[in-house]
Amino acid sequence: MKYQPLSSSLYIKNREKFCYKLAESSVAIFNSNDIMPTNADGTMRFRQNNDLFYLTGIDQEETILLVAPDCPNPTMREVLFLRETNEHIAIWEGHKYTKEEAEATSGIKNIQWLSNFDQVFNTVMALSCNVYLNTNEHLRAGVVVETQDARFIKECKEKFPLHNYHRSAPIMHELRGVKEKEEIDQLQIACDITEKGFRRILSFVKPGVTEYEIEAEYLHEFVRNRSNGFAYQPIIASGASACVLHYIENHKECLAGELLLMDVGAEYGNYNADMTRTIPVSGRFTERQRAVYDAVLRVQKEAANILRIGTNIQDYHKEVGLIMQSELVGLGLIDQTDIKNQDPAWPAYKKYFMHGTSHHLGLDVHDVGTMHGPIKPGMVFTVEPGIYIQEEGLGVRLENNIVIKEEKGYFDLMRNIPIEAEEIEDLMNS
Ligand SMILES: [Mn+2]
Repeated sequence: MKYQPLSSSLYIKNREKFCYKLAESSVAIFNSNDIMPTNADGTMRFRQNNDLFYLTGIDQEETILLVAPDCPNPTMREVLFLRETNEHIAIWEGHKYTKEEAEATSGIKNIQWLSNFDQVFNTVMALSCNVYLNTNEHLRAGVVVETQDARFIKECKEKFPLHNYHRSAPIMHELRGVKEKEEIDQLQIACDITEKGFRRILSFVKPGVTEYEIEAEYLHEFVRNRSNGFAYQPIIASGASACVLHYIENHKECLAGELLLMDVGAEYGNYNADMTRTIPVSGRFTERQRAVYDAVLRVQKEAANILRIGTNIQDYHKEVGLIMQSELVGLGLIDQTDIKNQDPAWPAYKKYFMHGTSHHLGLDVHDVGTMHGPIKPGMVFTVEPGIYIQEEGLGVRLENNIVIKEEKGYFDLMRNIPIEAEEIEDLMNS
């Protein structure tokens, strides 16, 4: 691993929180992700299942976690199963966790090789009434491949049809939505690496550079700072491409006078930063660009201020819509007639600001966590309003990542990343 792993105390605490939510006489199983195929004998980079990672810190394929807090046999209350390593695997694939390393990482005392799984699982099942299994229940998940968790659910239900089955996902969403300090520290590192990338490109961007050269500069800075690379496909969109919300081709030349929208974040230790900045390719905003930029920045700051404890997230999104509406009137993009005649299901401001303002951020970029309940301290959100004017060939989005605090509102994990127009112009011209 390139990153510095977190202390096992976090994972011990996370398992305690999870077990507290289980019914009496329960067993829960979490499987690692598969290594996904590409073509021929190619594979994608391994990405751990985030729930398994959250509960163990183990970053390796073919791993199973079993927890059964009420099991009469105390050695079977927490068992981690790993693929058995040997000399052949060590030479071809490199190092895999030893039992000692897995215990040090996860805090789990009983580490077994995978070949023992069936025997241990059968015993624990015979002593349990309830089974908690895991599925991807992200609100916007579109999973077309069968995951290891999904295969396990089938096998388990076939073999043990008379147990009571339950979903782990709602518990995991509730727990993962509120971050522990160690997780916020890891997110801060991801944001700090992202800052280094942004500062690097501020002196690099000028008319004639291409979007892919800018992408390469970010990647260079991310990887040399122990990131695995981009947290998600980066959007490097000059001119009118900024109005294509998921533009990821990044193949154009940046032209003098255009704005450049960059939605880029670094991954670190499986945690993700999610930043958007918009800068003038020539190093100076035009008057119109600056007016739009400042409008977005005002909305960004006001939105961060009203995202606080107890607020309902749906109400927050509506409130931000009203702030944006008044900015769009100020820019002459919509008027009172548009507002009076608007469809309440698709208000007039949506013509220029058609996406949501905030999402949870953590082990997933669009992290799990409630999108309906009240906001709690320790939740981490993006705040990312934007104005996209197709007819003028320009789009501005500004996005910071904030932690909801107990008392003082919020803590901005991107407080050090330049966002004021003057500062960006100064840095581009220094
Ligand atoms: Mn985002």
